[in-house]
Parts: sequence; structure tokens; C-alpha cells
Amino acid sequence: MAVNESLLPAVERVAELLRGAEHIACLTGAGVSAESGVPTFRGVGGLWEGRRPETLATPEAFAADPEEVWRFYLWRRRLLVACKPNPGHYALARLERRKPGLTLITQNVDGLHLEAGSRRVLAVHGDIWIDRCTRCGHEARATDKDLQTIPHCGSCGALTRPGVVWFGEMLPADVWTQAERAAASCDLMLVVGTSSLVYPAASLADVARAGGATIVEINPQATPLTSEADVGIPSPSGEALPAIVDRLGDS
Ligand code: BJW
Ligand code: ZN
Repeated sequence: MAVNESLLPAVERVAELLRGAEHIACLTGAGVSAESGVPTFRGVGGLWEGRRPETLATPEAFAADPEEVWRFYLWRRRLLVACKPNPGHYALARLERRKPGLTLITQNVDGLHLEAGSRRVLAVHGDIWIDRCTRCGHEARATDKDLQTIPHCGSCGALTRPGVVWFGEMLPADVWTQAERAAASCDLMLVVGTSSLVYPAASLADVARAGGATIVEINPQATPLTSEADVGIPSPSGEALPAIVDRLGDS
């Protein structure tokens, strides 16, 4: 779908900002995958509606009831098998080819940016398709062959856990360091499809602003970042991003 006509001046402004920027950081959240059919976390129909995150997405919840937590993640893997990248993911992959100085920082664990062809992707909340051994740390990529059985380690046989970052856990240090560096040194940051509620990821926009970057937010709903952003496009990312990248042209 085309972006609403009233938003075209903002779309043109973002294209102009992109033309003039060398170092670009883009922070994405669950909203960028919503048009692929992947549920977001918060709000109506979100994964946390009717569920308590602390009973599913914390190390304490896993220690108390690993089977319950695994049931949730296996269900989400089954949902993901049917989900494909949408025009927003593809537009970001095109943008990276047009602007090699782009760093894509995603909170998403679904792998859809990579599937769409983005190469430099910093997945700060991990990858739902990784099984990590709770005893020896061995990691293996799950396949979509058996999405009913709780996976055990191929190396030592112990219980695994999904390779995602739960509340109260540190983000992967090397990935986080690169994300902070990209935010601190960018001229322009696009913040797309995130509620900007979860830290430390949400702080990356503050880091970018402190370094003098212009902040663009693409989100149909207002967030705590909205009043701080220099440009806002209140539109679904699967409409706004292709419109922006189309206007960027070859110049
Ligand atoms: C569209 C759209 C369309 C819809 N187009 N847009 C400072 C202050 C307060 C608290 C803390 C703080 N620092 C740390 C904390 C604690 C905590 C935290 O942030 N809590 C807050 C929620 C209060 N953070 C942590 O615990 C983090 N670790 C940490 O800080 O370590 C240091 C430490 C260690 C020990 C002790 C103390 C500190 C870890 C955070 C891990 C988050 N994990 C999850 C689950 C991942 C695994 C899984 O997938 O199950 O990550 S939670 C969940 O939220 C997931 C997401 O990545 C993350 C962000 O959500 P996101 O992407 O923004 O999605 P939504 O649903 O919130 O929003 C979607 C948006 O899309 C909406 O705005 C829509 O409008 C929009 N949208 N359709 C564009 N078509
Ligand atoms: Zn093991």
C-alpha cells in the first residue's frame, strides 16, 4: 500500500536527510515485522496480552518451569515458519546497498532482516532460532523439522534454552558495544516499529541525539520518543520505508 499523501513531505524530508548522511543507524522493533504476521509484544493482540512477561521471559521463569517457557517459544517458532519478510524489511536491505555506512540494530529475534538481504545486522536481543545449552553453552541452529519437542544439547545432552535475551539479562556484550558505537557516531538514526520502552535498547536514540544525530521515528502510534524525534512518520513501516527508499533514487 502507498503511504498516505499527507505524509509525502515528511517522506521527502527523510529521503533528503538520508542523501546527506554518511553514517546511518537504524533501530528496529517488533512493529517492523507486524506486517509479516509476527505478533508484537505490547498492545492489543500483542504477545504480552493476557500473559505476564515475568512468567515467560525471565531466567527465573525458565528455572521454575522450563517446559512452560519452551512451549511458548516453540509456539512462536511454529508461527514464524509461515512468516516472510515484508516490504519494510526489503526496503531496509535496499537502503543498506545504497548507503553502505548503514548499521541495522534490531531488537527482533525473528531473523527476517537477514532473510530480506540485510547484511550488517546487530541482533541485540538474540535469535529465537538458536538453542543454547544450559550446561556447556554449546549453540545450535534449530530447524523447522521438529517444533514440538524441547531441544537438548547435541554435545552433552543437557537441556537447552532459546538464544534470546530475557528481562534481567545482559545483552550480548560484543553486539551491544557495536550498537552503541554505531549510535554514537551516526549522523542520522531511524527508529522504526518499537515502543521505545525496553532498555537499554531504547537508550540508543538518546546516545545518537547526544552525538548530534537527527532522529526519525516511523511508528503509527506515539511512543516516549515521539516528542523527542526531529521527524515523525506515523505510518506502518511496510508503507513508509519503501516510499522513502524509492524517493532516494540513484543520486
Ligand atoms: C508498527 C507497526 C507497523 C505496530 N509499522 N510500527 C531502565 C529503566 C527501566 C527499566 C530498565 C532500565 N534498564 C533496564 C531495565 C530493565 C528491563 C527493561 O527495559 N524493562 C522495561 C520494560 C521497564 N531491561 C532488561 O532487563 C534488559 N537487560 C538489562 O537491562 O540488562 C542489564 C541488567 C541486568 C541485570 C539487572 C539489571 C540490569 C533486557 C531486555 C530484554 C528484552 N527482551 C524481550 C524478549 C526477547 C525474547 C523474546 O522474543 O521473547 O525483547 S522483551 C520484548 O520487548 C522483546 C523486544 O525486543 C522488546 C522491545 O519491544 P518492541 O520491539 O519495542 O515491541 P513492542 O510490542 O513493545 O512495540 C511494537 C511497536 O511497533 C509499537 O510502538 C507499535 O505502535 C509499533 N507498530 N505495527 C511500524 N506496521
Ligand atoms: Zn551441552
